[in-house]
Amino acid sequence: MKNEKLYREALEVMPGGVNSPVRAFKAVGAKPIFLVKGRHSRVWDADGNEYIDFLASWGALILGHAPKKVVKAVQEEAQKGLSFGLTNPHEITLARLVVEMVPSVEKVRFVNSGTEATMSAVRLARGITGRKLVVKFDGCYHGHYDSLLVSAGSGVATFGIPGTPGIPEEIAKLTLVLPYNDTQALRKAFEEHGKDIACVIVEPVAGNMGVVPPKKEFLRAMRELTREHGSLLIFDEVITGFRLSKGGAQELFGIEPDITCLGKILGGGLPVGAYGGRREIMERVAPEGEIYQAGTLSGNPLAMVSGSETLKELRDKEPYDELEKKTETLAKGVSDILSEKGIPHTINRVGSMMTVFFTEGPVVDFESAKRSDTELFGRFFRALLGKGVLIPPSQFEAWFLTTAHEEDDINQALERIREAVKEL
Ligand code: KE4
Repeated sequence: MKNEKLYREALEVMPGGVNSPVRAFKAVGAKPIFLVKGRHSRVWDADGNEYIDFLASWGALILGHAPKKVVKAVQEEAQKGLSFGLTNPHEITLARLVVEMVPSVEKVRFVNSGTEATMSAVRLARGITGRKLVVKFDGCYHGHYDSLLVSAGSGVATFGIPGTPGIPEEIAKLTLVLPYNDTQALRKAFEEHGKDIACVIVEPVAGNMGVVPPKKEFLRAMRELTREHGSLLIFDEVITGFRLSKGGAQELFGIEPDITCLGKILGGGLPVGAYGGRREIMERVAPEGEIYQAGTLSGNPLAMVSGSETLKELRDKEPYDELEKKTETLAKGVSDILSEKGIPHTINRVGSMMTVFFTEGPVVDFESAKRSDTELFGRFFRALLGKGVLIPPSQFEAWFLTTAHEEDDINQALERIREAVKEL
């Protein structure tokens, strides 16, 4: 088995044999597979096994694998050079597309990952307000930046504790961690600490505890409270940006944050992150302003071209209704299959991102998400993999549809899932 040989070799030279922990498949009790090719809605592993793919590179590939126009544009650009270290015209092209598509963004800074985007956004908020406290929500993930890799403290104290060794508690305790969708807790935090809160950062639709939609009043209260107390509101739209609509969650819900973080789809599969907002905020970023942030490969021409081709397609075609319909078909099909087997589950779906939770539900925050039977999820994941369906290797992640998933891909996936569930 090539996958096994590759894994042994990988373990020799990389921690856990991977470059991101979730790829080690520990959460699903399986040995990782190595992917070597992707086309449209399909991927192939090193042993030549084909899978219908609902991971889509964690949501980045909204146009499916290797879309012709994007690949062609990247190949042509590569002939001219791979990186320059000075500004390239394609950076303007992608920046203009972001400004045109994302309602609250007038100026944008490109970085190389979602983590860099949220890290820079928090520094910008702290620099502008001169305050130290950051508010985040339990179950939301914003990358591995110290101030955001913080877990909820004990029930009462909402001050964070380090989410991993290596983060000083002095840093962790500057982050307040509140329950998602708990507007009362948010009000209380502002009553007690409002004047010291630099920013609130939130996934406007949570994807990292599995998909959890916001309650209507939750985001509205957040917008009002931050404005009232002079704190900045940061929407982490690394997943939802260009996914839920061409303007992301902020367009869908009609709420404008002060800073927006982007990633994934923004690069069309190549490494790009970004943070942006209205002029008066972004003009505080060096070299125009005094708040420093930099990056050797930021604005890399290949990534800019890949992102531009991807966003142009989304701006011009707006495939969101069709993506939503196909995802609803998939969700309903999976639910019917699990119900026939009497397996307790609940499916949360927003647009073309969804999660099958193995719990009765409803799943409205991290506490309720954690009631899922993760052992059963592991068996479900392995059974699907064995039948040629790839979903994210964790109960607490989102499945993604792409414009490359045709009706018959969905029907074929449902047949394979039905076969797999028989084995559960
Ligand atoms: P990256 O640094 O991994 O590009 O982005 C961090 C990030 C920030 N904000 C949100 C809402 C995110 O979802 C992420 C990264 N997402 C995870 C999976 N949901 C990436 C997968 C991985 O860690 O390998």
